[in-house]
Amino acid sequence: MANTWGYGAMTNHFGDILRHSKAIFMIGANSAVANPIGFKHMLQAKDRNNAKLIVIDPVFTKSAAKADHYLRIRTGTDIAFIYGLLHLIFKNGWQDKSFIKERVYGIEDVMEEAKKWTPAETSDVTGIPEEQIIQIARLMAFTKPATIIWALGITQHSVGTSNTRILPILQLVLGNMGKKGGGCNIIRGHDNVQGSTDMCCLADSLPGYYGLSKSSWKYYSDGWGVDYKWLEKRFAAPKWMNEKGFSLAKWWQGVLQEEKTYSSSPIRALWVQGTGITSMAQTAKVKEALDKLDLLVIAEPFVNEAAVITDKRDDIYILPVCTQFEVEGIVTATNRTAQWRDKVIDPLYESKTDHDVMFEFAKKFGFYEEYTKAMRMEVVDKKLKVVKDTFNFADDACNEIARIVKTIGLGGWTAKRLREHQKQWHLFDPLTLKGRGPMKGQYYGLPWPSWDTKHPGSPILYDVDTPVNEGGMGFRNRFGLEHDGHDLLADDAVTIKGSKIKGGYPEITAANIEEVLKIKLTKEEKELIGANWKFDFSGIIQEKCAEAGVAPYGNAKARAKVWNFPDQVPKHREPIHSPREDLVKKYPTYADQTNNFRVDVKFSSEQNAQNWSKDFPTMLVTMRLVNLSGAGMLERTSKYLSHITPEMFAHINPELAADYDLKDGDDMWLHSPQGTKIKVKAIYSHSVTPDRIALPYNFAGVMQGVDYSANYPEGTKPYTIGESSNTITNYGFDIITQIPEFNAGLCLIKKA
Ligand SMILES: Nc1nc2c(c(=O)[nH]1)N[C@H]1C(S)=C(S)[C@@H](COP(=O)(O)OP(=O)(O)OC[C@H]3O[C@@H](n4cnc5c(=O)[nH]c(N)nc54)[C@H](O)[C@@H]3O)O[C@H]1N2
Ligand SMILES: Nc1nc2c(c(=O)[nH]1)N[C@H]1C(S)=C(S)[C@@H](COP(=O)(O)OP(=O)(O)OC[C@H]3O[C@@H](n4cnc5c(=O)[nH]c(N)nc54)[C@H](O)[C@@H]3O)O[C@H]1N2
Ligand SMILES: [Mo]
Repeated sequence: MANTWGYGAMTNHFGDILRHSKAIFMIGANSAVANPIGFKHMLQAKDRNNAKLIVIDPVFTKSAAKADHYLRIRTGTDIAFIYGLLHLIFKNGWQDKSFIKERVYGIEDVMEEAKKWTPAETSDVTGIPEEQIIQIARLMAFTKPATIIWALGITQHSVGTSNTRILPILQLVLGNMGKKGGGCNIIRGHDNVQGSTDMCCLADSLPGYYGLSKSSWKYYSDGWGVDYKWLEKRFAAPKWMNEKGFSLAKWWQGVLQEEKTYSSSPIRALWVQGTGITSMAQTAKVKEALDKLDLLVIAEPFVNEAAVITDKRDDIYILPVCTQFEVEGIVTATNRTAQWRDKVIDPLYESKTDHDVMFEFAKKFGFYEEYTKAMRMEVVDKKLKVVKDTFNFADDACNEIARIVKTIGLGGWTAKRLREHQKQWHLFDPLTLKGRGPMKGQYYGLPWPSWDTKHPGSPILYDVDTPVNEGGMGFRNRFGLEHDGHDLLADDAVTIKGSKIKGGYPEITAANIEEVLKIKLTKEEKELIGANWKFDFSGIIQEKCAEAGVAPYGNAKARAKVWNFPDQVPKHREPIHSPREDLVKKYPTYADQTNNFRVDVKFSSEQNAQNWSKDFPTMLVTMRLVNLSGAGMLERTSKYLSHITPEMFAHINPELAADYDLKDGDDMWLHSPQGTKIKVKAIYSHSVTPDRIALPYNFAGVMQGVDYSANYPEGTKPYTIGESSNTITNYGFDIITQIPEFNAGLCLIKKA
């Protein structure tokens, strides 16, 4: 369980990279440390395909050590760098012109923006030498297929959303999407973090990315078999149903109320289940908020350090939750595949599974019946019905998901099929995911979309050279049929292999199904059918689409231009606390934002408040350690893992250390623009240049020099505790998702 910081998913999979990629462009990820098994596939691609590994990172990481090309970028300047590549690609006509014409909308605006990113300008902004920019532009243009790998060095920025858009744009321009060995492979974090993303453990959507619109709530009330009015009554007022909640990044504002919030009342109780809290930015604010709560409940297998860093004495409850080894069910891997897991043992001692904890509370609050009803339902004769009195959580929750979540195509994910995949593991090829013998025709784990129970799963997204019923598809038609007079459907030339329908087509609805699929529905079918493919419990739309070899979500153009975002095409904007004061005027951040996730967020007012780089001259990057994970409580309770990094530290270049008279291993204070500080060991390292330091983020238990050892319940203190880097990660949040700015910040070093 975890929060869901990374976003996206892999379009392809690790075996595909190993077999087909000729270039691997890793930007803002350090897979050698964060995903060592995944990284092994990339190393094998180097051996087997002579694939070139390009690593773009502000720090010379362990992944960089294995790279053919390492580009040391200044944090927060990836958009500028990609435009630098695009500039050369367009200038030389290296783009895939037919792919763009047939399958992409809005590239002209990207071309316009790319004009100003000459090698000289790009180099000045990013710190990457001009020769390297030219070399990599050429390499990417002539080495196909190439894949792009990214992770949290891309997303955790005030421009995180634009970052995640510019990379697929590069792949579209190069024609690398929907291809073996190509795509965008966003490597996800925790075990099942893809699953928790798909289930939308988020403040702005129902499961399956359905959003919070009234029609989505109606669909869910039907799917759950509960009255819509009853659901509405769960809220203080009906309007809150359609409003985003507070985000994990800034919930504390809802408690502290230091600034305006957009909520019916302040937050007084906090329920923590599956996040370490000290992994969040602004931990000093988090602590203040914890102190001020009326009630803090933590449901956890370990002692969560949320309970430790607070001075609150009463009304804190730690409920013992069992681990993943004591529960069965499905998890989703980074490549969109589901995996059935058996229970190894029953929950130990008095601990309960996560769902049983929730069920006990639902009983106390009187909504257990409504909460669990969908697990007793099925679609019979194309209609939803309650079919039984009891349920078996693992199977029936899985079937409920398959029945309801159509948006990403989980229709095929029944417990029966996924249990079978686990039993027949030996019948699947680990590199192609293809099944043999009785599993022939299916891909392991049914990578989504798996539209229905006959569908084999889709190992590579947006592949039009494969029939839909064998895992192919076009881009999704999600944003209407036209924009500014331009057709948003795929060009006539893009017929998905084996499809009855030539060229592009819209998403399939009750209103257009007869016309698009050139069929006639019976009167009975018309009565049973849902409004569109996403809202159709009857399954009729999917059935007809399968017969026609059509993807229910349409066959459209990818949009490079997002007309409803603050930046229609991505734009470089300097980090809020920029080390380059001279560039702030030229590439300013956004205007301040009101009411996103119920809070205001500062952008330009913070950027312009002072010349930050004068007082905080050193750049700050956070990183992961191979022996610790997340907030780190889990591994810091292991003697052997703790031993590898017995104390919190920062990597510092000896040149920089000399400026502050710091010997290797000396203590230093790091001060942040928001007035907080942490005390850590200075560890000499040449992985960082003298303008920046790198900190792991996996420690907690000490805050601003105060040791909280006494707050751990007896016998539970981990072997190592230390300052959390997040006490000093700088203020800043992405304008769309509100992910914190963990990576592009500044600090001031003082010898302790
Ligand atoms: N051992 C271990 N493994 C883990 C985890 C762990 O805590 N420990 N956590 C898991 C989780 S939850 C996740 S989400 C994944 C994360 O996986 P990764 O994102 O691969 O892990 P990070 O170490 O955060 O790597 C991010 C890299 O981005 C770089 N970076 C920072 N800012 C920028 C920038 O502006 N531009 C570019 N180009 N690069 C930048 C950093 O220097 C760093 O090397 O790892 C997972 N795996
Ligand atoms: N500075 C900085 N901060 C970061 C990042 C960064 O790169 N830099 N990365 C961010 C990212 S990508 C992430 S994902 C977060 C990760 O941060 P967290 O989400 O805090 O990650 P974990 O420490 O794994 O927290 C999971 C908690 O859940 C508990 N747990 C484990 N299994 C179970 C279970 O089955 N049930 C329940 N109920 N609890 C369980 C663990 O004991 C632990 O306390 O940190 C974010 N913070
Ligand atoms: Mo993560």
